Amino acid sequence: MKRLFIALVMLCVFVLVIQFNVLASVECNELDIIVINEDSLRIELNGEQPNYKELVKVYRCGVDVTETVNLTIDSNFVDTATEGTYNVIYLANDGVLYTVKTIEFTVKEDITPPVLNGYYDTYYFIHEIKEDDFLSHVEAIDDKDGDITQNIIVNHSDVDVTFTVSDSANNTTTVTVGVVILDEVPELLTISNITVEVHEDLPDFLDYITINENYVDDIEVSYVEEVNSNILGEYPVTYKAVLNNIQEEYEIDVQVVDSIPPEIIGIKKIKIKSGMMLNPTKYFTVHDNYDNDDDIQLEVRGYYSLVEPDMYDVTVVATDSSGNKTEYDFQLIVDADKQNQLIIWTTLSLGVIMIGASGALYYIRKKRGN
Ligand SMILES: [Ca+2]
Ligand SMILES: [Ca+2]
Repeated sequence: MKRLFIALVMLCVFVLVIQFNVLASVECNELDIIVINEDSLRIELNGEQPNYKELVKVYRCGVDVTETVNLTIDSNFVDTATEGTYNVIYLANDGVLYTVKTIEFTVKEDITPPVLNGYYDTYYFIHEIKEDDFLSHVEAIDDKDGDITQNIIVNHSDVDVTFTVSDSANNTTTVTVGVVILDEVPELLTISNITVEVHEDLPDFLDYITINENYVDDIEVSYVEEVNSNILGEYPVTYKAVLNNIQEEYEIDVQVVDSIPPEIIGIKKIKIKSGMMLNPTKYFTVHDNYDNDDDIQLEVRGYYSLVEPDMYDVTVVATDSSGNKTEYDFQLIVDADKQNQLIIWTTLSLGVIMIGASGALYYIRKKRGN
């Protein structure tokens, strides 16, 4: 119990010492009056008087005490109808400490600084900085002076660049952005091969690119294509990748292809008389998605004879101009031609009779001659 009591007493002493040290460290004897925004020190000619109290903050040893401090302001001499500079007296008093500050306000016709547009968040360079890039895209517009881009002052290091521009009333705008110097030209895009089926709608060519992952949020890609998807061939597509001040162009060829084989319409059995020609176009109709029917090659494959009567299992093959093939199996029946045989027999018989008759005539003439 006694030990516990001693421990508690020691703890209290420790806490008191800590608090004393903290108080000692924040103890100071200074009030600071700080202007929140330097731009607010400009008052427009013939404009309203500003709320002077809202333009400053009061600090005691780095702690904002604006809400609790007693702040009095003497701005009686500021004449907003006359251009010029005017002193405003600020008095801050927290009951213990007291400070006075004189702040200069300017009444002038133009109090609005110019606006800087078009600068990039980061400027990229290969090996070395190209000064021209900084001003290639940035512009400065002022409410009174108009376009004052030519007045922009560029100040850069290897890691950042600052644009500064002032209007004729000496209102100034300053912007600082990053500079990155790269060792080599970055590959902003990789593009995969593109093949389009003839007669089909063109795809979104942006679906075929991969953006360099280091800049994936910053690169803008556009493309120009001259693809006629109704005619087979190779067509260029030009991609433009823009990374702030860096631009790259890539050209690839899009292939418009026909990969669809022709269609064959026909019958499964074809009968012809022996000795006749087999013309497949007479028995089969073909259609293709791209070629005219006349441009499709038709060929009968497999063993068959047009003079030996038999039944043959064969295949007709249709090939389009892109080499796509379709096969169609059918049975070829080669029939003996009886009419032809009769003609042959008749011809042979007549021939025999003629030869016999000629021989007899020759014999009779010879005999008479004797
Ligand atoms: Ca201005
Ligand atoms: Ca085809």
